[in-house]
Amino acid sequence: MTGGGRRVPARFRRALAATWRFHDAEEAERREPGVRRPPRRADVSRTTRETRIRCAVNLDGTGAARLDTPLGFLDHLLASLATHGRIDLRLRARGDLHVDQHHTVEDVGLVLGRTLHEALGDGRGIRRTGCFLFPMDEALGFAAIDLGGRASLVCDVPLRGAFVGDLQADVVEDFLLALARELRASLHLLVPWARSDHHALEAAFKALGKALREATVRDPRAACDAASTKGSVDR
Ligand SMILES: [Mn+2]
Repeated sequence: MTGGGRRVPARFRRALAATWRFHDAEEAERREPGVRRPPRRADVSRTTRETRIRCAVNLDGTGAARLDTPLGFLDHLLASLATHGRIDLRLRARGDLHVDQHHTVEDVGLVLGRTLHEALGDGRGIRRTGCFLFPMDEALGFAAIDLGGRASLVCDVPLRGAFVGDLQADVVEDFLLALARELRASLHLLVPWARSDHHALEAAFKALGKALREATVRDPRAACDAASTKGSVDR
């Protein structure tokens, strides 16, 4: 019903529904029972002499995050990624911070990448690629991702300080490289301009969450195909 009590003509409603179906992959998923599947989840633990990490994800979640790492700013970045990726993320990390932050932050990236990869399974029917420009005040974050099975990283996020909050600036790239390797993703993360380091990283991680969501969502027009001209993706 519209305001004033007039009925929307059925023909128009049907046309509108078809438009939504065309434009919104998630709406299409709800409408087309052929592509309805159980939520994609995984739970991974990893313990070494340097770190102890447990990570659980639901790719088809709402973005609920429960984070418990010793680094507040890392929690902040992971929460940004989860929220904008609509990924439910539980992650607990402990590590040898008395050495420095490298092992802990790198291994969080590694375990997160491994958990996401496991949740994706064979990856059939996903869009596979995604990209997003995320403006955050004066900072612009750009992320592009291909979940095609080959790992590589281009990271161009210039930071002014040696620390952002309590996080060592130089370990962010180690996190991303470990994530790209374990997720077997080509990942490009760029911040062409920013005034604040906090905004630069947050914009980048929000863009990454959005790009990841786009790449992992199931494509209703490719319910069980691999999105590759080769006919398969080596995941
Ligand atoms: Mn913030």
